[in-house]
Amino acid sequence: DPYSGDPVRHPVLHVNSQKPFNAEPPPELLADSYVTPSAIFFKRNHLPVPHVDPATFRLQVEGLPQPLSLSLEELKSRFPKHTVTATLQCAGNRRSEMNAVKQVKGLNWGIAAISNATWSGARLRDVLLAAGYGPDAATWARHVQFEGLDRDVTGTTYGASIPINKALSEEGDVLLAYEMNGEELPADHGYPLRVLVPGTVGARNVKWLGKVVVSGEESGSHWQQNDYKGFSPGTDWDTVDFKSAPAIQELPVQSAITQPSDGATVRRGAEELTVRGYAWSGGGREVVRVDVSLDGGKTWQVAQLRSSDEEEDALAPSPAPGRAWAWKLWELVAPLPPGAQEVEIMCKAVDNSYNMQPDSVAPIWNLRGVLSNAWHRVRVKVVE
Ligand code: MTE
Ligand code: MO
Repeated sequence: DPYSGDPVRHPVLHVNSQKPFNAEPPPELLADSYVTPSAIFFKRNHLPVPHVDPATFRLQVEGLPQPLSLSLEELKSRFPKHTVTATLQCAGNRRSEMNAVKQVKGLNWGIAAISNATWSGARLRDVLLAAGYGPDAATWARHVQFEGLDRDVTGTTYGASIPINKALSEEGDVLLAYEMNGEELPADHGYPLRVLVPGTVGARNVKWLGKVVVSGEESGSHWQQNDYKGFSPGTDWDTVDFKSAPAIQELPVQSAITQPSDGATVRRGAEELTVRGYAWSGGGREVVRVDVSLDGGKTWQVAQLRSSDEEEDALAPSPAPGRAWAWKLWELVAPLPPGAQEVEIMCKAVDNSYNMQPDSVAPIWNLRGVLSNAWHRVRVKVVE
């Protein structure tokens, strides 16, 4: 069993698939902490977790005039350590809502294939400059490809790529990360090294990173070429042409309700209803507002946003423009609509480009069930 060496996982996780291991935290725990504890951070593995010996590990950097082969020690000592708090979201987060409209292919994720952590490592930019990136490379280099050390039975490794501009930008904050939440990376999250691409879909954040290649081409991997792409609701498996659509990089604006859960019962006696959730947008766009409706969308109220675990959230520094990599948690405390026996709660977020979530799933349905970001809805029963 190629999975027999996989690490032990936290029992509270909701498991979508055991081999490979794919799991998400219970939504109510997710919004309990601004920085998600690593043990309950969602886990998305396509292959068995590889065992990497930190003593012999080398990161290969190829495609530039001075190829590098870097040990962990060299990565830590030769390049300044940079720390970023960033949210990772799988392209398939909330896929189950697409499945409810019409069957799609993929893991049936709920609303918690998203988590937020503090990551530290060397800037990819610094490493590429050390490998001789310069005006000459600028004439041909377009993408940075990443190769994982995890492989399938045929020896094929996980791979993906990002545009070179993102990798080189001083404001891009792309890390070769060796720490998560102040500790070395856990096995499930890429020990000893992963690339962390803030604002970019989870799939490009390659774990157990073994090789970085600067290239004129995107990664040729299955996951870059024939997966993680969006299509029209009218495209089916007979007509889909994966070459016709771009690989997902930045993700659209997203939010969901983590409390109360769908089908929960609330007491009218409590009078005030507390609704909580998360909101995030890709590409470093900051969520500036979350609207919440308690009456199926007739009226809306603005939720309170927070970007730390502090009581005095006003003290939390606001992100630099274009570098809002981390989510906001939000809360609305409001009276229950009078007389209602059932309440339909909805939320929708707005980012600083005024991108908003679509109101329903059907118009954004796609055969792979990715980019599922319609207004999130939960129904609760009101009892006296
Ligand atoms: N990197 C490798 N090497 N192998 C993988 O299976 N899965 C990708 C990405 N990087 C994957 C990988 C996908 S699809 C996602 S969503 C994120 O890792 C999940 O990161 P996490 O498990 O740390 O939450
Ligand atoms: Mo993913």
